[in-house]
Amino acid sequence: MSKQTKLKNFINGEFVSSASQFDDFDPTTGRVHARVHEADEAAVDRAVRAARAAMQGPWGRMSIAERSELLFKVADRINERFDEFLAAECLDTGKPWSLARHIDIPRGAANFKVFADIIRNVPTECFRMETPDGAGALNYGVRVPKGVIAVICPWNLPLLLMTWKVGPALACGNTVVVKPSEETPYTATLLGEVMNEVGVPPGVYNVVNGFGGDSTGEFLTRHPMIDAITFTGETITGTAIMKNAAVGVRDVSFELGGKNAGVVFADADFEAAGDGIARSTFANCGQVCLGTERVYVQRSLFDRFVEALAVRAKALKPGLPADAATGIGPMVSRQQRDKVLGYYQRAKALGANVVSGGGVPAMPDEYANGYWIEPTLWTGLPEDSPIIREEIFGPCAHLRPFDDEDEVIALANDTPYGLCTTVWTQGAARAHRVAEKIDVGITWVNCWFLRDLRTSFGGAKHSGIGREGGVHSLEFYTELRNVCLKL
Ligand code: NAD
Ligand code: 6OD
Repeated sequence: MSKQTKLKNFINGEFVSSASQFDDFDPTTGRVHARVHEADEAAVDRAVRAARAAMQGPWGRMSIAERSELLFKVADRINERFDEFLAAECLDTGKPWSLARHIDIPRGAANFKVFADIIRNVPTECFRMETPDGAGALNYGVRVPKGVIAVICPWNLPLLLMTWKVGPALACGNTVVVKPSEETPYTATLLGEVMNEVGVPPGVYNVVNGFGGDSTGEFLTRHPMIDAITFTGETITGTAIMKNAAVGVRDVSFELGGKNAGVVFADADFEAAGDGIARSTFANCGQVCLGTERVYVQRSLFDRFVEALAVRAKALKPGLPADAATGIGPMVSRQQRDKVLGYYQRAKALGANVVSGGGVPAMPDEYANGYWIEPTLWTGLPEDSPIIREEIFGPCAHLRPFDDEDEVIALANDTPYGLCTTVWTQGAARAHRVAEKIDVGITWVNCWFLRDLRTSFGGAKHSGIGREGGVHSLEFYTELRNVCLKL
């Protein structure tokens, strides 16, 4: 094992060892590829204090122009070290290079540029008011950083989702303590190196590795010097974090689970809808919060569409990240794979018609212990089935026919979640009507995961609290002060 594969905590600009370590697995083989140094409560405390000190030090005194200049350098350096980030991300997650090359790593860099740009250009509000003496007063808003932000991340898009928080947090002048997922700590470590290389002051970006409840994640979220918590992960974890956030009335930004519906109307471009739904169901081996696990297809199209989607599912070749022919990688962990396989077994037991997949693909001996799983489609289950109610977070979906617009809107909305939907129709008026009525934070029409980073991102109902993206991120990462100046 090389030196590089010892992943340490990054505290106050230094890589710090700890006595307790845990394994980081390669999902393609199930073998350990790195040892991760776990942050105990004392290490978390040091990281939070370093972040606090940096706020009071050079970072806190830096102008917006200087800060954003540094963040542009962070982005440039990620791009210069693109291949290292790519290899690290794919080693941790098992995802195809073709995916990470176009999404994860470029977005990891873009997340710094976009917010460095926004912070330089965002206007401030100003209201002139009348006063009884006729002189008037000026009210104007001033945005100040919130302080030390705890950033708790999931494993599915590790660099992308972490920098989606770290980028705006730093642009706004905060400092951060990041807890990457225990499954995927590699790129957070590399980012520590980048921060040092471009001269971000020590303590501005810190990383503490470890687990969640009663461990590193919880030590961080209940630390009294944390000013706000941003979290992406499961809804149930969000509930636990919120309890800790309540102590000291700390603000939270939550991107949580989903059970997203895909809706295909009879007037859709058939091939485009087939490709779009296949991508939204199977991309990243189904481990995308925005993924489609419930597909509703207008009845006249239903049988043909099910068949077309099954053809696409069966064509996805499981394989290694670096292989250009790979259509689908493994799942991130054995635990996650077993959870999804549990749903595959339940679906069968509940009487689902298994249209494709449903098991584990045969792999060559060297990869037989990897966390492989077949892309899977079902029909025939009732809407109250756990397969349709619960977030599975795997490469699978259930398809059901519908007859009219009102029916499908009711079906799509019949879930506690409300993250996103993807609607396929060539009728512009229908697209507007449906988008207004489906209770989610994001609706894609004739596309999926098409991202403009200036737009709002987040979920309704149990899928989240608050919005990230563009100026919406500033709402969370700054405190807005009003100054009233009597003239
Ligand atoms: P998870 O909730 O299990 O873990 C996320 C992070 O929280 C990890 O770093 C974990 O160690 C930490 N954690 C767990 N318990 C904690 C606690 N009590 N206190 C503090 N930290 C704790 O989620 P996951 O399995 O890593 O990711 C998959 C989930 O994330 C899915 O539900 C998916 O929908 C959701 N997700 C949502 C979005 C979104 O934008 N809405 C994006 C990606 C993933
Ligand atoms: O693209 C993004 O900004 C984003 N937050 C994507 C989330 C994907 C969830 O798995």
